[in-house]
Amino acid sequence: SQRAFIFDLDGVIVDTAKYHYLAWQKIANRLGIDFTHEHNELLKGVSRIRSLDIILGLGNVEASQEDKDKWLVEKNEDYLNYIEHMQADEILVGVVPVLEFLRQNNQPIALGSASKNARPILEKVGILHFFDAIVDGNDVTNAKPDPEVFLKAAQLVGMPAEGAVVFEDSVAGIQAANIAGMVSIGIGDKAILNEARYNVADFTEFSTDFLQTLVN
Ligand code: B16
Ligand code: MG
Repeated sequence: SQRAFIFDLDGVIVDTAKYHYLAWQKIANRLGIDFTHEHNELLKGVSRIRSLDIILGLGNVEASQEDKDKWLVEKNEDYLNYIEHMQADEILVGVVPVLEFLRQNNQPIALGSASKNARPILEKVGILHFFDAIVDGNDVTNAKPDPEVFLKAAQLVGMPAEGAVVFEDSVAGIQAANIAGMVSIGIGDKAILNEARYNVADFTEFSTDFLQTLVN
């Protein structure tokens, strides 16, 4: 049978967190805010606007809407320069074989990401063609853990939310999937993603038997 298979982007398909970090760091540095690698963890799965507010909060910096808008544009321009050079070798290990398996088994595949840059990233790394639907930061009003992004993704591929499979690396994303009645699969640290229905460290951990049970 068929069900929707929904992939998060950053931390699941590619590691763009490092580029977000470099771009945010420039803004933070300029404002005299200490923004460390640990702080960057707080931004995973979080929207661009919310990310800026978190960074400003770290430095107790208050800013006008005008300044914030300017920094958001600057951050994104910088980020776009980094992702410009992305290639297929930046796809995380094991992802492409799973996409191929799902394709061969006629399963609908969708993206469910908070990023407004999802489409160009999939294009750069050469896997846009696997996706039947893309729901990203341009299409949703409510951020994860609200299930909107995943509900829209299932709807776009014409599948029920119930039983859809979601691959996620963030706690909020796992919660969103669970609220939607979907099968949540945590990619990464099991201790952090302990609300997920299943956990793997990365996509190489999926056995063919497990994948087969999902598409039967
Ligand atoms: P953009 P995901 C998220 O992607 C990132 O994890 C998060 O750090 C970023 O702020 C957000 O996208 C927005 O990205 O500035 O490109 O719109 O994990 O939901 O795929
Ligand atoms: Mg993510």
